[in-house]
Amino acid sequence: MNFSFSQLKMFFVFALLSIAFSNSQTSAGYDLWLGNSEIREPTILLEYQNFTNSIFFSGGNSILLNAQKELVKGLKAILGRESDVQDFPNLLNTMWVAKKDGLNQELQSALKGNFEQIGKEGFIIKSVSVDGKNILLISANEDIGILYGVFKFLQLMKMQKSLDEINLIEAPKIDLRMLNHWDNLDRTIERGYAGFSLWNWQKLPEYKDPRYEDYARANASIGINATALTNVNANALVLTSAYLEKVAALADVFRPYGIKVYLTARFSAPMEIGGLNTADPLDKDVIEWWNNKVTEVYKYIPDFGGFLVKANSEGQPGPQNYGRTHVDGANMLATALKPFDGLVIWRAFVYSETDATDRAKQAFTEFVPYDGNFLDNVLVQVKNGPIDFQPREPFHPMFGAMPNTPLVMEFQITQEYLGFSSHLVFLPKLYEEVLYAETYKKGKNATVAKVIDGSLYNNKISGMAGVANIGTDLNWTGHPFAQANWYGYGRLAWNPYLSSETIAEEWLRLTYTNDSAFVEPIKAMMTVSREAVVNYMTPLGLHHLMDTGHHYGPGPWVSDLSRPEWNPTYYHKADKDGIGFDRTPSGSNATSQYAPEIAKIFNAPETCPEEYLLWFHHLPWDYKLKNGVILWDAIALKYQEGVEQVEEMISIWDQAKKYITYDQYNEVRMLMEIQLKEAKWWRNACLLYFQTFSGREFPPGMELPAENLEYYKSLKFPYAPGN
Ligand code: GCV
Repeated sequence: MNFSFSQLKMFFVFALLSIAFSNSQTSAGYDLWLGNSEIREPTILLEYQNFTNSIFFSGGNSILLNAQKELVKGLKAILGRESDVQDFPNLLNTMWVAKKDGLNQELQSALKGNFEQIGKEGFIIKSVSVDGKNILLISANEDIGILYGVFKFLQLMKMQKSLDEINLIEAPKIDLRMLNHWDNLDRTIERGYAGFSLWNWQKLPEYKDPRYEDYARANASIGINATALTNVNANALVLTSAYLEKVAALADVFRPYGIKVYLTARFSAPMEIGGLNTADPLDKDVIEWWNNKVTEVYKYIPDFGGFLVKANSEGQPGPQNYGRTHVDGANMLATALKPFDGLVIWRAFVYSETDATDRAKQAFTEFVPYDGNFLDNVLVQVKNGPIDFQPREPFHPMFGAMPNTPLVMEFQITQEYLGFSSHLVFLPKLYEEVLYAETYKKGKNATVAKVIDGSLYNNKISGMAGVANIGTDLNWTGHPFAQANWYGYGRLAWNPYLSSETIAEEWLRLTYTNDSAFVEPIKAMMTVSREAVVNYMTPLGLHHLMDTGHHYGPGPWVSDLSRPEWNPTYYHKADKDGIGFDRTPSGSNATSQYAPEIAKIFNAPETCPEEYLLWFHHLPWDYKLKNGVILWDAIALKYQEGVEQVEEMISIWDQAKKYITYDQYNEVRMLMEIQLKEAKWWRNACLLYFQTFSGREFPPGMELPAENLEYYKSLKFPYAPGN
């Protein structure tokens, strides 16, 4: 074929552009934690090369094909050469990847104990001896275990773990490891800060964006096995056949990665799309409508996971509209789903505008009496704390209080109240704090993690949900470090006993580099980032000081919203005598919802952990903290500390510049400038406002606000995202 000069020139320009684009994609973080593939350590490189010359890979269904594809691609990227993959075992093979039933009898019985431990989704990675020869084995009971095992193996390689150290018998501790997308059908995302929804409803089902598969692959690589596609503030249209066809197309893409699709069910759907004049869960037409609807859903999606429901919460319809209970509503849907093994995940995020009791108490009061009344395919989903995803909350008192009901932990990965996608906040630190919390519900060592994984009360099913921070941004999450929150959520859903430090280290090594000179300081920076945001937004137990609606920036002065508990003044209760919410027996008595051992600690300001002080106590401005500093000064100095922690994070990041590309460095650096500016804004606005009550000077050591209170109050953000 002949090309003219101008054609050649165009071709050249095009080639350059594509290289530039693909480079910018890589540096922009599209690859997530699946990118970095360096092994710099020559002995480890050699070790892996020896063990992966010839691989026996058994099986060919869609999950296993994905596993094989990952392994071949991953090995090539890491080791720089192709491995020979065969579909029959022999002693020339250095590695075997096969399910239990693909192994010879001898190996099956030698590993019997291991296979019994790993259940349906776990895997074994270890060196075994076959006819006197050492073979590296990845095995599992089911296909999905092989896929998880392959991802794990590649991760271990990328982190340069020596093969001698690898002897893994792993299984997830939680059954349902789920993302909740608050995605609307028009592709906006409630509380989304990383672009629009990935789900292109307009072009589905025919057009399947390649990104859907990349999404599924990323989730599978950390063991996420469920996704609720739609906003809990639900739109009934998603249950119409036109949309179910589209949902089915997504489910088809996700299935080979072991991911089941869930939808949010709007309780009033029988009226909105079914033509009925009621949605009463005890009405026979309503029951029949849901039965038919569920049957239809399973025709489209045979392995459909079930419904996630927000009912009688923040204006959403629910069974109480008809004088019925949460149990009536949940069990009606559960009965319809039961023949298909579907689940109902019923949210406990409820509080009423007409109930004057402390909002923090309402979910417990409403749900705990129902313990044991839900059908066995109902799980109740509870937010980590009793208010709403604040930078810090004590654990929700429902954890441990419903022994006969499986409780799903709901964490928020998207940073609604933690600086959106401009602030670097490593959330596994927050998740870990909640999971490690002691409930004292069955004596000591009854942590929230044990409630969630079902081990405390021997629940038959367990679950964790994370409100996704994913959107159409090139790097998926807006802030490059917000990827660590998606990753970390997945890791904790797999094993809620992992430490946040371990997770940070894994993520850094997989995403950036194995160089400890980079990893160690940045890990420390990530670890401190959560405390920093607490300090510069809501220190010492303060909460919900965010501005109205969009929750962007400080608005502690807001007091004119129609519902009392939507106003920040409801939460801080600052007056000339002091500040804080009295939740002890002399106040709302919310502490009584915890086990007596915990309540006792929270009830006395002297024993209450200082990080929860103003969550549980209203204290005078001159109340003396343990270090002798008076409350007003302590609050001011905490805000100051938060700002200084961000400054320190910036200086650590600057020193790490030489280990990464300029683009990687600069993107985070620019975002940190926003974070610092906003941390100062938070400090100045909150302190100037609280000063109007305390009437005291700022303590030495605090940088004085640049503007006056009126200025901060005048700031308006009608287009803040995610609202
Ligand atoms: C999806 C908070 C958020 C709402 C969210 C709600 C919920 O109130 O601000 O956007 O609604 O929680 O979890 O249902």
